[in-house]
Amino acid sequence: MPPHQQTASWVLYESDTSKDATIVPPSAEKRKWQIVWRNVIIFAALHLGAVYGGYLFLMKAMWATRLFAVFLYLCSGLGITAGAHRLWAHKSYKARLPLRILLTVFNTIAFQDSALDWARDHRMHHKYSETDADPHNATRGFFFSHVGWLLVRKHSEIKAKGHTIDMSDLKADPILRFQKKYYVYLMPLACFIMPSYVPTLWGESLWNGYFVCAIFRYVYVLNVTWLVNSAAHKWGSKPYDKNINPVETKPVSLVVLGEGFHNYHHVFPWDYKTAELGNYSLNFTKLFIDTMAKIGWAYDLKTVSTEVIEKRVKRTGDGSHEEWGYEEIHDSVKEKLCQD
Ligand code: ST9
Ligand code: ZN
Ligand code: ZN
Repeated sequence: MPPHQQTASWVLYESDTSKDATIVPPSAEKRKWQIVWRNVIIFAALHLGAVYGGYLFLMKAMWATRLFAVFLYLCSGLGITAGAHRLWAHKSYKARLPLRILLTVFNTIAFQDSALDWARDHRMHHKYSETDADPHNATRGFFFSHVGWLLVRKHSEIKAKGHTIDMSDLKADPILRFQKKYYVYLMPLACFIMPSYVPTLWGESLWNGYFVCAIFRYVYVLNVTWLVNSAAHKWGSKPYDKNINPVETKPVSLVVLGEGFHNYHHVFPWDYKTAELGNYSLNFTKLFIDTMAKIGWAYDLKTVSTEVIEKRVKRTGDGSHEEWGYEEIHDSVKEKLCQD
């Protein structure tokens, strides 16, 4: 690293201590848990099954079965990222009928409850972030924000403030209403039966198909999704706003198809890229939406201007921004030199 950059990081550290203290959301008050034992047992069994499925995936399954599991990971992942998250919860772009149908199918393979319910919880997560009205309030710790919130009854604040979320836009979509109405039939078919059966077409056993392409793939996608609520609210940098918990994390982004740039996403939730720098290797969802836009299935892609981002980085960022963070550091160096 060149010497001027080393000095720069030191100055950043020094100058940070002289700045106003960063405001971090307070930890939540103690609460009484109403554990839902049915969910505890189901999730424990699923995770045990997934460990066995992971073993079969690595050691026993046919190559075609392994590839199919990865294909299902990408499809069901897009059903969450490009569908439930960027299209339905945030409306960061618009989609024509064929794409809405495709994403609903992908979303059902992911089994994270109906897209209507997913989007309702997610809108609460953004509006009431890090409070008890946020379903996976990250101030309650890693475990709660990762999976614990699915093992207990929801906080009364969620139900009390739930009416402030307008869902009329999504309820007006007949495809989403259809998915919710028939979820109890569609979900087992898409998430478990189809993934178990298809590998038998190339000679795989139903047993391997079930544990590899249904159970292991499902639990894997669940856990990487949950990492956005847990790890991406905990460990990483905050180039856009240092006063909130969400962070930028490339390792998470790699496995969640581009959803790990969470500091940016909480500051600019309407950007269809959910990130500033569109590095395709870390943002497969952006590549997918761009491709859909090229064939005319996606349109009105929303993004944020460079000027708006730059202003925000300079006003509330933690100084780690690749471009304007360094400028801030250089200014601090200049200031320090002038004082000396
Ligand atoms: C799953 C979801 O895993 C994961 C979501 C993760 C989100 C991540 C976001 C990160 C950003 C995107 C990154 C994507 C990366 C993807 C990468 C992919 C490669 N507003 O829920 P109930 C009211 S699901 C307003 O039963 P309980 C409402 O009246 C896994 N009102 O509460 C409701 O009735 P209704 C599979 C609300 O009884 C009533 O309360 N699914 C709201 O306390 C009752 O609601 C499961 O395992 C709201 N937000 O039960 C199921 N919420 O619905 C797990 C509730 O009729 N869930 N109300 O209107 C459950 O079993 C239960 O929900 C419970 C709570 C036990 C957790
Ligand atoms: Zn978040
Ligand atoms: Zn979001």
